Amino acid sequence: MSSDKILTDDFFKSMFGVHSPWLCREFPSVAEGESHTVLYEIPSDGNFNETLKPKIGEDKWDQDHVKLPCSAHNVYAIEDNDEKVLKKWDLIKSALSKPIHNSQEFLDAVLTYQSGFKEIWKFKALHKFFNEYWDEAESKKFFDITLPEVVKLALSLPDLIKSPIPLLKQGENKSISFTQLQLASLFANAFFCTFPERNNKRRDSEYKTYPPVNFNSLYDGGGPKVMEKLKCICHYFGRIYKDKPNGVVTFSRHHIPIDDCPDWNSCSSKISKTKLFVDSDTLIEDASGCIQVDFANKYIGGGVLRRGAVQEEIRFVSNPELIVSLLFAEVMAPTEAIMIIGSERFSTHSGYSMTFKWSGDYKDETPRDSSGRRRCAILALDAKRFPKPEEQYTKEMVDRELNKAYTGFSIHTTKEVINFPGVATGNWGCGAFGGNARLKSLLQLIACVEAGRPMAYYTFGDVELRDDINIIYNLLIEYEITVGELYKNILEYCQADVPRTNLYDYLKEKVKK
Ligand code: AR6
Repeated sequence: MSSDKILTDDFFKSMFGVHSPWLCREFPSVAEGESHTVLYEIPSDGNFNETLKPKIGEDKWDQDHVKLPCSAHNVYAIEDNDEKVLKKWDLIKSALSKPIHNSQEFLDAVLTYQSGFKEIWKFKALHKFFNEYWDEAESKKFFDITLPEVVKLALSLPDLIKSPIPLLKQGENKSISFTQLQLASLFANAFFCTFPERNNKRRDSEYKTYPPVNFNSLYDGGGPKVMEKLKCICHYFGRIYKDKPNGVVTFSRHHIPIDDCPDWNSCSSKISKTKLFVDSDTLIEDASGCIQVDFANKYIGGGVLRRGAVQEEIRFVSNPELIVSLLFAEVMAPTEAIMIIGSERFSTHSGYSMTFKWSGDYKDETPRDSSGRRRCAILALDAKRFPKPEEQYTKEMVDRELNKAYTGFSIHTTKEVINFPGVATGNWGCGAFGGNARLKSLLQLIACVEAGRPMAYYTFGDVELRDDINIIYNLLIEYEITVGELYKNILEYCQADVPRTNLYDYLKEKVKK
């Protein structure tokens, strides 16, 4: 199946009986409420071409909100005089307002307001990137033209964000909507490492259950993956200062109490309820119109600000607005997922992991919904890591992965039998996390059936896996197998003393019996 085929309306019509999922129904539009914080004034005329005004609120400096670097509460005492406290933001403004011509001056500026790290931060990777790795002319252009604009963007934070950003904590069902410009300013602040207490994950830090968001670990990293990620980031800045994005992005945290997850044993829906499309060529990010799964870490973003460069990290540097989620998303619990609607893709890439490379600009033509968001939904789902593969074959682990997938796939579902958009996924948990793709594909299929969503599965070039999944799926349909029956058979397989290479052969035998 060629990749352009999946994008056409005719394709969706033939596969799922409807036109492109996004033409079917939108996700709920952005509306301020108890569980949805909107950081801008929603335009009453639906015109998203004008710059959206920030919502005015009261600065909060507490355990429920992001502590912004520009907050009046962000203060420091001058040496030898604890009585006299000064505003950190003034220090940041003065450090960043001086000309910065190279990476050493960048580090010096940062250390002015992050003085506790003077002996620790060296920004080796940043020096290497600008002095050796990147084209000399590009580096010069960056410091001469782009960086002063990034400084402006960072320092405009108090003008762009005027109401508090809630933390999306464990156990909450909450959303936050930002303008893309607000996200760009937050991103620029992370780039300049201005967020208080957000440098490293320290055991005694109040943010120990949040990912660090300042970029210092990236700058002190090393290797070609970090260099290529820096290209993506510089490219993003180069784009947005020239052409300010004016859309909206929503971040939603979804939690289901474990007792509200399905009793998988007794689920009577037939597998045939979910239409399945399997393809080996397409990448998840190209499955427009679907909910695109991010093979996440429980700390969203995983190694994006360190050395990681697999599916999640590549997605986050291609769509840098996703990185801002590290600022407010607490570590995910087993029945939680995070959905991001509306982020824009700015870069393309080639390769993967060690061979990952930024390969150029990406013009995102994804249409917007009625709330001004790109019609792109990315679902962060963290699989369980199995350093010893045998550990995934237990009831506890099968249930954990089923419940996690169901939590994500059931976001914004209605009571309708089939919900659109469908889920675009693939070998979730089967790369860095060591899971088995034949097992994970079936667990995700089961979760899709219960959530009532169609599923597109992308095997990342593995033609044999594509064909095997199609064969087993067709057999499950032919024999009218239910979710409960498939679940029981999978658990039997887990308990059986058989080699772990033949789940599908085992199931074929069982189903036929
Ligand atoms: N489209 C479709 N399939 C893909 C794509 C893509 N764009 N990229 C990779 N695959 P992995 P995990 C396939 O290892 O095992 C990160 O650090 C490919 O077969 O990224 O869930 C996170 O932050 C690949 O082997 O996901 C977590 O810490 C497989 O998907 C951790 O890795 C799994 O991709 C998650 O590891």
